[in-house]
Amino acid sequence: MPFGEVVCGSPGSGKSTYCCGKHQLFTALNRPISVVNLDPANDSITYPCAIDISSLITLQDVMDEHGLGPNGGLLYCMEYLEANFDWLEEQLRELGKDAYVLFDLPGQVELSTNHDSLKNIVEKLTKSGFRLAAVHLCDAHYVTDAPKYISVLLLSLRTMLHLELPHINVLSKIDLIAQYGDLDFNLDFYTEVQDLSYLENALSTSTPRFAALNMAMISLIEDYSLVGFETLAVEDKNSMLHLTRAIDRATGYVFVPPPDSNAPPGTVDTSDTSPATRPNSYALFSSAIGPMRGPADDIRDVQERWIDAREQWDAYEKKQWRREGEMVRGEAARAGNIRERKPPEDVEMASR
Ligand SMILES: Nc1nc2c(ncn2[C@@H]2O[C@H](COP(=O)(O)OP(=O)(O)OP(=O)(O)O)[C@@H](O)[C@H]2O)c(=O)[nH]1
Ligand SMILES: [Mg+2]
Repeated sequence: MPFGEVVCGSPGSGKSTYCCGKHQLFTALNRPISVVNLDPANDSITYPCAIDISSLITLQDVMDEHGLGPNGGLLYCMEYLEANFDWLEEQLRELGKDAYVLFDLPGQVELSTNHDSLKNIVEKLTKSGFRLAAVHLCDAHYVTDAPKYISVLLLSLRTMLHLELPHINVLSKIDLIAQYGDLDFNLDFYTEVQDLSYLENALSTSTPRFAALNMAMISLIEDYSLVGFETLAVEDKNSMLHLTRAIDRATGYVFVPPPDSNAPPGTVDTSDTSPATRPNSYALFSSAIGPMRGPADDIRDVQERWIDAREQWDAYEKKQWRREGEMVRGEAARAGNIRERKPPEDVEMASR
């Protein structure tokens, strides 16, 4: 059964960079991954692209042929893709039934909030057997300002209600958040969306005329109790792994590594038992529903890494990387020495 992520979000929120980072991470982990570019305006793709909408239709052609602007042209492209869904389906079938597919979408938010084509495409993919999750990226700088935070909450809620998929909202570029000044609350206030009434002061100072309307929108968001956020710094491995676990839980995906790879930490060594009685090291359901563990499993860790003690962590990580680099160079040098010794042995063997 193929699995996948519909990667959506506002322009510049980091969708393509996330797809590229995830491709690198999964390749290193030996996990299957294919990235599908569904943005017909994306002409500088940085990841190996398994399927590219540009081979079906390009934004420039649509604009030239139909006299449309970039936004109208893009909506036309999505409607064209919907009408030619068999083209996409055929290419996806070639990726195999065990494929894990990221769909990199354009940044026009109407695609995931009120336009029908993406929703219809998603429905067709689900009917064809895909287990999908929506990964909705929102630039973390929106949380630095109360009215912007309300708008991002509403956008996230609207996207959830429109796409009707298992849904993960993500505050992207969390590594940059300290640059925008001090937050009014700890990060968990913004990610857990528990009691938004604390925003009342900030909202009535910044937009006094609309304080009542803002409070009404806040209570709407709280009534649904659906919106929450994960965080992402795409170059941070722990952050990527944490988000991956959250998405795997949403889709029910369990990665079973190849038999020759190392067992997960904490696994009981059962290699001396017969294969028939050996328990499965990667217990499917317990790994999918078990607690999320890891160096960034708590939002307080993220706050410490990127806000409270950012400089100390940067310095610590730099030291770790230097040490790793030295180890790799040391190993390469040792391997080089062994290779250098080989020729005389070969000569000796030949002369014997
Ligand atoms: N610091 C930082 N920069 C990021 C991160 N993710 C993305 N960026 C930067 O954000 C900018 C926009 O990223 P893209 O991946 O092109 O964003 P997008 O959502 O695909 O943009 P559109 O396709 O135009 O909607 C680029 O300069 C990225 O390098 C992140 O986690 N941290
Ligand atoms: Mg993009």
